[in-house]
Amino acid sequence: MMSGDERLTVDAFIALGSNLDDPVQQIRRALRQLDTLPGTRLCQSSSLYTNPPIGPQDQPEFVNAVAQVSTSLSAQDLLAALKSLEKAAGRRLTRHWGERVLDLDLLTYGSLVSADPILTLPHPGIAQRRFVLLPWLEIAPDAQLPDGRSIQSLLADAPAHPLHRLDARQHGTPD
Ligand code: PH2
Ligand code: MG
Ligand code: MG
Repeated sequence: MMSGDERLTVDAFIALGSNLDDPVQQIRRALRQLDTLPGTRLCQSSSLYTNPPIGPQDQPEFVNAVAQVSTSLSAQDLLAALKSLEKAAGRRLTRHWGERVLDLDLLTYGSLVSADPILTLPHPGIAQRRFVLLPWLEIAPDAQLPDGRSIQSLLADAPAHPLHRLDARQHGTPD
């Protein structure tokens, strides 16, 4: 028999990014908030990495990280929860590839594949972004996309992009 609050959970990976309004604090707060979403536990988070902007160059450098959560939310509900955290952080609309207070991108949701333009899974930009692949590899060396490509092999083939690690990797709080 299943005990009271046991539900099916899915592992999801989330990319975090910020380059406005104290980016390090934005990312640290967002990591804490992921653990407070309904039915969701923060399992692991990578180091924080400063790196130059991709896109317009007249914007501050970014801080990026990747987190692993275990969640009983659906992919749609998790996406909606991420959008509401972005909004609560004061995210404003800016130009394409432009600056932002907080960007939370759902990279993978279990092995779900979705061509829905609102929620494309896996996230279509993964292979080009060293600022996603390197932190992801740090917390999940064996991670693979649903098509079987490993994060490690994608990183080996990704365009060069300098990343500077800011602080040590943190694990989720012990139960
Ligand atoms: N996000 C963007 C645009 N450019 N560059 C880096 N280095 N990191 C980002 O997260 C990033 C970016 C828009 O989401
Ligand atoms: Mg993004
Ligand atoms: Mg986004």
